[in-house]
Parts: sequence; structure tokens; C-alpha cells
Amino acid sequence: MKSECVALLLVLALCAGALPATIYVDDNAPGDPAPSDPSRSDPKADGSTAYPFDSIQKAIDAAIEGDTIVVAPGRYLSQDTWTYAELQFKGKSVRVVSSAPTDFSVVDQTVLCGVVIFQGTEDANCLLQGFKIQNHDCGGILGNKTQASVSHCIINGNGPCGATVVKDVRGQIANCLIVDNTTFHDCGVLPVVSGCPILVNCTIANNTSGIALNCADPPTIDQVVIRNCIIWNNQGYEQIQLLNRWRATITQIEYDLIENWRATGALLGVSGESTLLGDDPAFVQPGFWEGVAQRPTKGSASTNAVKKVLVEGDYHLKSEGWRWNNGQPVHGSRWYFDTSTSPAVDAGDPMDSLGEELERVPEDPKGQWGFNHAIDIGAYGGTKEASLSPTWASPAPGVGAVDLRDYWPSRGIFVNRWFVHYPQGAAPWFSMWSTAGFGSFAVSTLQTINAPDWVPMVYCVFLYVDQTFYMVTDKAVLNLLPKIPERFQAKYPQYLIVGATIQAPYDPFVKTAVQYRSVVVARGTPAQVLAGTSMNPTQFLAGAWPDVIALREINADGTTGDPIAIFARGFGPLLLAGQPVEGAEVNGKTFGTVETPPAATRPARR
Ligand SMILES: [Ca+2]
Ligand SMILES: [Ca+2]
Repeated sequence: MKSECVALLLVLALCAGALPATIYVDDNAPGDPAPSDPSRSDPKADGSTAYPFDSIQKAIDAAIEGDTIVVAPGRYLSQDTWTYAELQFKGKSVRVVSSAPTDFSVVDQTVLCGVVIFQGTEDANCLLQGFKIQNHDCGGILGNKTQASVSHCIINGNGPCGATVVKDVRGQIANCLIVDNTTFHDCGVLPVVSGCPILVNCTIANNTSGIALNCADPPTIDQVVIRNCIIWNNQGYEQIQLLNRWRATITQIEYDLIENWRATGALLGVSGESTLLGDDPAFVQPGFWEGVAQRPTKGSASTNAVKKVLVEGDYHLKSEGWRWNNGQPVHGSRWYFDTSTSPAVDAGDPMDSLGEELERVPEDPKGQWGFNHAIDIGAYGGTKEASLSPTWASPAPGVGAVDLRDYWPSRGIFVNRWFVHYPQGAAPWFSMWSTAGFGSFAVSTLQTINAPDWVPMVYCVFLYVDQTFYMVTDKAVLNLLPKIPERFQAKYPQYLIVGATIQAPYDPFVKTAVQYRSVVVARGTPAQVLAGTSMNPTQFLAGAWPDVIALREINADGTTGDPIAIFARGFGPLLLAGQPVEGAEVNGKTFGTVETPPAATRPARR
């Protein structure tokens, strides 16, 4: 009987252990006899909300794979920013997050004063999110090629022996501010970030050294990704150093702002067309060190040094539209504006979702002064503290909704092409390129090819005067702009307000009279906007489409039916006239099946 009970208890214990748990850490919980001192704890501390652990290490030691550890604001590891301390993941694939991990004001108050050490065997479910990592003597992250991800961390004011602050993290490093790191040891200067990283929306600036890419070590399937990042004003030879044995099977360095990036031979073949070089990112205020430090002897803690003080910077991006104010609210507002605008605002990959970025700020609900068109470059891109670009259009958009131009790209140097599914014979397709933009209107030219039922050419006019996107066939009308055209092929509202019912053209290119349908505007992922339709998301061009707009027909009985058109942010139409697009070339990238276009697709200019 007794052995049966023990067996049952064991089964229960195993069952209980198999469920992912949430473990809480708070260094300042009511029952703690010594707050900020993990050596003396509440005897009842068990990681529950009522009796949280006072050390993150205790929580990791108590956790099993899949658990989440939620850390309250406070200072952990070392209480002295010049004293070494460490946090070890010990190969456990757990999620260690702050209490509001994507809120940088909470991140700033949740400090790991020391070095975070991954054993290297953690898998992709492992996450470190929402901490400030700062220890002037030896702070940073030692990844040991872990697959763990690191996101929404402020990694600043670290001074390890050498300056490798983030080393060998193989999971994604996203939305991290890696700034104002230096060294107070005589160990030489190593790269501030090294290894074979996947860096997305990071700001790496004002460090004693740049980053080094080295993908030569196993595992053999490696990739380097540097997307939507700012790498700026790091001392040393280069912002990005390629080590001799560097190689990667996948290399993606794009939509970045990089200072003095030297395109050495090893970089041939790297995609980087959208990378801005040499442009000042216009941070609000870079950080700096005060006081003169006397370097301590090699390997020792810096007890004899004149201790420098880090005056932390503000690495939000300046904007004449709206910019998050990190300091005291001005007139009760967190949103402020500058006399210049960073080129990194709205300069990220236009096909990325905005994430938590605001489309308009609460103080300007109509978007009269600032409006969001795309994800920003840098650590605040995709967060609610991203800057908004100024509203240049005159008159102001005034309706505060997404602009169709963001969903039908025609700006830039590329001729974009979309191929429509056609059951019989070769697919018709259309191409579009930017011709001109003016204060009150912008014009793109759209040509249809291999499509006998379509008009051969339309001029797409974004007219801010009446906030309408017209397609006109008669080029003469362009001479009268910004007058509202009397004759046009088709038209859409420029701003597609989610939930609104509008009249939209079913097939904007037909030679016969264009039919309009009553449609409701839906926005989200393809699966979200297709919910309740007869269409399957897999019918559409494969790709990550985090943000699409669907124009869904309204049935006779008032219910919402199938879409007549779907537009993906930064890409253009995924579905037009009820037909899926099955291939495209957009901004130099190829999607799906693209037929070789005829040699001359661009007519001579007038
Ligand atoms: Ca304690
Ligand atoms: Ca933006």
C-alpha cells in the first residue's frame, strides 16, 4: 500500500512538473528580511506571486524546461556596479523576462548588474527579455553559441576585460540597445558584439569597438542577419569587421544605418541595397563617461581606479513629427518634437509589421503632425516608443488611418511587377514605377502587359486634395493636377479605415466600365482577414505577410463575404479582381513565380 502511494505521488509530481510554470522573482517582496540581499531570504519564498524568490539564479535553479521566470523591477546580481557577478542559465531552456518586457521604462528599472552566461545548449525556446545589463567592471552576455534569443535589453555601461559585451549568441538579438560600452581593463579592445549573430532592430552605438562577424565555426549551417539596425560611432578600425575565416550560408544585411561600412571583397553578394551609409542617425542625446579612470592592473577588479560615471544617453530618434520623451513629461505629454528628423525613422523593411509602433500619438489623433508609415530602424523600431515621421502632405491627411501608398509601393528606384493568376495561357501582369511626387499629389505609372482585357496604361494619382487614389488613362489630366480629375478609370480612398464600408473597384484595369462593390475594410494577418471567407490563406503567395488589408464584399444579407482585393504592407496586391497574384518583383526582390518580362518594359519618357 505504502509503495503504491509513493508511486502515485511520483506520478503526480511528474505530471505537475510537466506543466510549464511561472516563477516569480522580486528582490523587494514584503516578506524579505533583507531586501536587495539574496543571501537572506523569506523562508517561505517558493517562487509564487505571494512568496517570490529574491534571486533570479534561485528561480533558474528551481525551474524546468519551458518555465517562465518573471522578474520584478529592481537591481539583481551585484549591488555594486564595479563588482563582478554572474547569472547562469545552465543549459535550461527557460524564459527569463521582466514584468513588462517590451516597455523600456520598466526595462530601465530591471537591472542585471553582471554577466549573463548561457551554457550554449539552450534551445530556441530560451529567452532573455526586458532587462538592463550594466556592470562597469564586467557586464554583458556570454552566449557560448546558445540558440536562446535576447530581446528588449538595454546593454550599456559595461566594461569587461576587452570589450566583447555580447559574444556568441546564435538566437535572434532583437530590439537591443547596445551602447556606451567600454573597458577599464588592460586586455585590449575586442569587438563589442562578436560571433555569427542575427541582429534585428538593434542600436549598436558609442562603444569602444564595432562588431565582428565570424561564422566559421560549427554548426555548419550559419546565417548572419543584420536588419533594421543602427551601427554608428563605434571606435576602432571598422563598424563591421569580417574575420578571416568568416563565412555564412545566409547573409542578409539590409535596411540598416551603418557608419563607414567598408564593402570589402568578402562582402560581395551581400544584399544591402537598402542600407544607409554614413547618415547621422540623429539620436536625441548620446551617452558619455565622466571622470578619469585609472586603468587597473590586468585581471583585477578596478578597486584602485578613479571610477568613471556613465551619463546615460537617449537613443530615441529625433523627429519633427513625434518623438518619445524619455525625461519629464512636457505639458503632461510623453510625446515631443525636434527641429530635425532622423533618416532612420520609417526606414526599416516596409514589409515588416509595425509591431507595437503607434500609427498616431494620442495628442495628435488625426495625424496632423506625425504619422507612421513603416517600422523604424534601431532598438525602438517596432516598440511603442518609436518616433513618427512628420506629416509633410498638405493639407494634412486628417483622417488617421493607413495610407494606401504604404500598401502599394511605387517609390524608390525599382520597377515593381505583379503577375496575376490566369487559368488559361500566360499570366497577365502589370508593372509600376514612380514618376513624380509633389506637395499635393504623387503620380506613378502602371502598365499592363499580356492582358487584352485590360487598359494598357494608367497613371496612379495620389491626390491629397480629396484624399483619393485615382487611376486615370488620359495623361493630359496630369497637366491639370492637383485638380480632381473629371474622368478616371478607377478610384480608391487613400486612407483605408478599418471597419469602414467603402465603394471599391472590382477590377480597376478593365476596358469596360469599372464595377464598384460595397466592401468592408479588414486589416491583420492573412488568416485574420480571411476568417469566415471561402478562401484559404495557403492560396496566396507564400511569404510572411504580417500586415495586410482586405476589401471584403458585403453580401445581400448584410454578412461579410470574400475579398475582392488584398494588399500587403510594402508589397502591393496579393489579390486583385478576385484573382491571386502568383509572382512579383518588388523593390528588387522576387516572390513566387515570375515570368521573364519582355525586354523593353519601360516606355521612353516624354
Ligand atoms: Ca533578501
Ligand atoms: Ca515608424
